[in-house]
Amino acid sequence: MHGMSSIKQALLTLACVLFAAMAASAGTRSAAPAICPRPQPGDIVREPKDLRSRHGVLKLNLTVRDEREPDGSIRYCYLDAHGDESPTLHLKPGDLLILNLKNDLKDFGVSSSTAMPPMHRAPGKKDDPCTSGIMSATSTNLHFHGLTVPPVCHQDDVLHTSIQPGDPPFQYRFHIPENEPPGLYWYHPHIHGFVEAEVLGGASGALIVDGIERADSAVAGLPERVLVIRDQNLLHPNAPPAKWEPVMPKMLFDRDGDAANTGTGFGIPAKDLSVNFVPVPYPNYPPAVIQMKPGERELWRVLNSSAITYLNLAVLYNRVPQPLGLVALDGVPLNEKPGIPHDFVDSETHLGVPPGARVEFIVKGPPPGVQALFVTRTVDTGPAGENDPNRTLAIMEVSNTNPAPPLRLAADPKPLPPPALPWLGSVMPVRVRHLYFSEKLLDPKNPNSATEFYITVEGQKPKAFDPHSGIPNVIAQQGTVEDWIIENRSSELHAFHIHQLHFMLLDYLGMPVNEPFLRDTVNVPYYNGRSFSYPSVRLRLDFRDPNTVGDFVYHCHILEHSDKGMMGMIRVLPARTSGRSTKHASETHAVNAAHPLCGLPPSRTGAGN
Ligand SMILES: [Cu+2]
Repeated sequence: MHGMSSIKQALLTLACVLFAAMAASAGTRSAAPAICPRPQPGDIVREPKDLRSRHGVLKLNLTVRDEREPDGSIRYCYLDAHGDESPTLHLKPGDLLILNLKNDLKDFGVSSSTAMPPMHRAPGKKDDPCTSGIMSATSTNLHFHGLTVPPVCHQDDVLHTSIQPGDPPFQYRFHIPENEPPGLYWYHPHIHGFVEAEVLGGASGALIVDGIERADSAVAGLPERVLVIRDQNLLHPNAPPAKWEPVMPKMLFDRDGDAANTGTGFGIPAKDLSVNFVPVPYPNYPPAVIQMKPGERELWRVLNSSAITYLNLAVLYNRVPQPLGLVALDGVPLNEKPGIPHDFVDSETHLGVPPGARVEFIVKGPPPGVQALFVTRTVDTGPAGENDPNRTLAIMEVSNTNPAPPLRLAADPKPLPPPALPWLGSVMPVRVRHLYFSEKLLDPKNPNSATEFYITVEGQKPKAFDPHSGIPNVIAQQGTVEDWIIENRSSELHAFHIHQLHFMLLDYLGMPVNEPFLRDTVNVPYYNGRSFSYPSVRLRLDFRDPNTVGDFVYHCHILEHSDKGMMGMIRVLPARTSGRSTKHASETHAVNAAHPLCGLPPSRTGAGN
């Protein structure tokens, strides 16, 4: 009896121990931290961590990692030394950035979007990351979008630089130019054929050239809030639309296999969006939460780091669009042109933002008791475009006890010196080039065959970009400026972007706009199949800065288009020591000085046609 009881006791104890061990192991499993942890729908929007330069230097270690999610899509993240994701890098003009990038990517079988086979490292071979140009799902590098830094290894080269897993940390090291306009820039990988997958998975972060309050005194003393809007694969791709939506025709797909533009503002979106990684998924779009103080003015610095999604941002109080005090586009203050007031603010009620572009604007917090929403309105991307419907991004919740954003701009800034170079709009271009966006079904008889995407210099043969050709499509000369007319011969929007420099938008759809500010990304409207001419933009490109010397790329910033070939290479040769120099010609384009923003403002008020 006694023996039996002790055996029972022993068995019981053993069972308890086993159970505890199993529970502990299950607990460990479920508590295993995600490699790239992300907030949940409806969460509060937190600022990315700010890393600021000290004594003129910002030094950091960044690791790029990836993981497979339950739905099979791949998540990517940049982690700093403390495990914080996608930190915002703050530097002043002249500061030195030292960024050690470690590649910890694992191969989850992501395939290249290009027709070209991926190029892997030969077994056992160590390639030079500066020259290998390896294109594989586990290769990485960095592009610093918008900065005028040289296109050379360890600075901002994306044509040859390729870092592999197992390589020692690769050092990016460059100075922010003294004349870089203060504003919002960003970093992301740029391995041809894999950019869409990595950016869609979250590989992006903000870089701020500090001092915007020195350029525009209207923002002095304001709290600043960085909002990075990314797109991602749908969390609920098979869900029916929300009950409040009108019934849409059956979903169709565009040439990239994304949900096709319904032209209605409703229907399944091509991608979900997130705000500082807080997802706002289809079909109900539960808003993220932005906490503000009632009535407080803030500078919102918004980056569209979506892979393919156009934004059309607005702030609604009780459904009424609010004025947004725009102060900068694509990292450049709107008063970059001499003569524009030092406290210039352009009031807009909605802001079109193509993928890759940035907008910086003043928002006044709502009074208590008002329903305040940050939304993106629909964008008509064209018959061949993907669906970008109306959606709420965030709800603005106000309370006097809400914390202010962690950073505040200087209240009493020293004004920036005026630009050393003449205004771009008053410099005579040395030539005019014509380029065009187009698309081609690889089998014209089969509408379901793959599509190739091109950007072609007029007179050349349309050809998907070959990163290994080494042959430039365009050769330009440092010290000059050029006008480029870019047509869209396809029936969907494209977003023209060029590395290393900013440009001025002279004409939009054939109408002079002579914008008194600069951009690095611009929407090009789609062809409707009926007009006598193709829609176009005319840009003035600035090759005056010596940092533009070298080989670099221009492309559509819809990344599935650039991955599939919509990219070209430019070679900027060093300036001639003698010969032609740029001339001043303020008469070449009458600048709309009295009403600097009264021309058609394509990206601010409408990303579409
Ligand atoms: Cu495109």
